[in-house]
Amino acid sequence: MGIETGVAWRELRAHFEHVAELQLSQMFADDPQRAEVFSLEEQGLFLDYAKNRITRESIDLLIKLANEAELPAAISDMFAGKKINKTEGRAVLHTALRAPKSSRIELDGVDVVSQVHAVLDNMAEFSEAVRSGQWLGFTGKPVRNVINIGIGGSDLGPSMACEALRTYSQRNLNIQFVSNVDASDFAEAVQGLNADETLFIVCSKTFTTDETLTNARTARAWLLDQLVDGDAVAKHFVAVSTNTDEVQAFGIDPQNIFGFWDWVGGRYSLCSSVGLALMVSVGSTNFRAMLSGFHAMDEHFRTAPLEKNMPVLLALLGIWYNNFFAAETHAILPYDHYLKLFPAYFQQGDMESNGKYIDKSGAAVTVQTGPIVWGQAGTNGQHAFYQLLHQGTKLVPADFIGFAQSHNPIADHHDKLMANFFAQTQALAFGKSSQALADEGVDEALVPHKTFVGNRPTNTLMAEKLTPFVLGQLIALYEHKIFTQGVIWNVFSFDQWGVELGKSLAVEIFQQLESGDASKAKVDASTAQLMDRYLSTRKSR
Ligand code: G6Q
Repeated sequence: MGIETGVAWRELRAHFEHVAELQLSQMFADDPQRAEVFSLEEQGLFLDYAKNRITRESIDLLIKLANEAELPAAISDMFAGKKINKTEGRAVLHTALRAPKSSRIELDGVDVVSQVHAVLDNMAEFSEAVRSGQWLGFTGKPVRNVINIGIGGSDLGPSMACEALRTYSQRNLNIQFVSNVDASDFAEAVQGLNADETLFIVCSKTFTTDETLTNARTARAWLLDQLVDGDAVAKHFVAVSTNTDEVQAFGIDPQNIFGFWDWVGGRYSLCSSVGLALMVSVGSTNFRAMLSGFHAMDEHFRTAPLEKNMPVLLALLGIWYNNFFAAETHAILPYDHYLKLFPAYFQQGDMESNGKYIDKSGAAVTVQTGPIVWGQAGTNGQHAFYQLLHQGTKLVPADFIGFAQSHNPIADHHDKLMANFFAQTQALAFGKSSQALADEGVDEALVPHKTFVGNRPTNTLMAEKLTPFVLGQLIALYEHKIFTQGVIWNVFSFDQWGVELGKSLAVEIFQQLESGDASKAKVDASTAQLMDRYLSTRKSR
C-alpha cells in the first residue's frame, strides 16, 4: 500500500485544495509572525522558508506524513548501519565517514570509525607530502599538477568541492578533473603539462568503470611517452578504490591505494578517500573542518524533532510541490560563484537517488517520485532562464543560497550580488500587479506582459561565509533531504540500476564499431542507420 492511501496524504490533498487558492502576499499580510515562524537556524546556517505556499497546518500535516512513513525509524536504521540498500545488500554509512574519532559505529561486529580515521590519516600524510613538495616524481621534481580521473560519484563531489573551496586551495598546485571518455577532456587537461610534474589520482570505487580505465590507460601512455621508463608509473599514479586487485593489475603500487568501503555510495563518497584531490588542494585541516560541518548536520538530522529539522523540512516542502502542486522540477540557485557546480552535484545526488518508478516492494509507484533538479549560480541565471521562473507556465520551486561575506570583498560587488539575491525571491513571491502597473501609467497594451502574478515559492539558505564547515553542512543538508524524500516515496535511494542498460548496450555496440561492420549488430533500424553513417564517415585510426 502506497503512502497516498494513508490518512495524512488524504488530509494533505483536501488541505491542498484550500492552500492552492491562497496568495503569499495575503498570507504575509495576515500573519506578522510568518517570517519568524517559518525559519530555523542550525549552527550558523539559516533557513527562511516563509516564502512557501504553506500555512502552519500544511507543516503539521506534512510532519504527520513523515511520521506515517516512519521516518524517525528509517533515520535510526541508516545511522545504525542496517543494510537499508537492499537491492545491493549493503549498509548506507556515509555518515560514519565524518564521525569523530572517539565514536564507534559497528558494522557486522567491526568498528568502521577507526577504519575511516586510519584512511583519513593516510590521506593527510600523502596530501601534505604533495603540498610541501616532498613527494617527488620520477625525475626528482615536486608535483605541480594533480589530475583526478574518475566519473560520476568519483568526480562530481571532489570537483564541486574543489571549486567551492578554491580560496582555501594551495594556489601553486594545478588541480584538474578528467571524467569524460571523450578524449578531448583528457587532451585539454594535460595540454602543456610536463609529465614529470604531474600526478594522477585514479578514482574508481569498482575500478571497472570503462570511462575511467580508458582515461587512466591514456594517462599512463601519455606519461610513458614523456618519461619512457615503466617504473615512473609508481611515482605518478595513486588510486582511490575498493578493488585493490584491479588497481594492482593496472600497475599502481599497493602502497599508493587509498581504500574505502562498499557501504559508501558513489554519490555520497566525497568524505571518503574519493575526496583525496580536495584534500591535496585545501589541506587536511580544511578537509577535516568540512567533515565537522557534515557531522554537525548529521547530528542535527539524527536528533532534532521533525518540525525543527532542516533536511526534513526541505524534503517535505519538496514533496508538497512535487506531489500536490505537480511541480516537475526543483531549482538550486546559489548566489556564490564558488558554488557554481553545486546544482550539478545535487542533480546527480537527487536524480540518481530518487529517480525511480519502482517502490521497495517491487511494484510501480502510484505517486510522482524525484523531481528534475537543475540550476546555476546567480546572478548569471537571471539573464538566462529566470524569465520562465517569473512568468512561465510552470511552477518551479527554488532554493536560493547566499552568504553575508564574500571571499573577494571588492568594491560594492557583494552588496550588488546580495541585492539581486533578495530581490529575486521577493519578486517571485509577491510579483507585481496589473493595478500597480496601471498606477504607474504603463501603456495598457503592455500591462499584461509586464505583470508578475507572483506566488512562486522559494527557500532561502544563508550563512556568514562559504567556509569548509558550511560547505559540509550544506552538502549533508541536501543528502538528508534526499534520504527523507526517498523514505516517504518508499523507493530505494541508494541503488542506481537505471544506469546499467545503456552501459551494457554500449559494450556490444563498441564491438561492432571496432569490427567496422555494423551489419551483425542486433540493433533497431534507426540505430543501424546511424551506426552505418558513423562508420562510413569516421576516419580510420
Ligand atoms: C554514484 C554512482 C556512479 C558512480 C560512477 C563511478 O552513486 O554509483 O556515479 O560513482 O559510475 O563509479 P566508480 O567509482 O566505480 O568508477
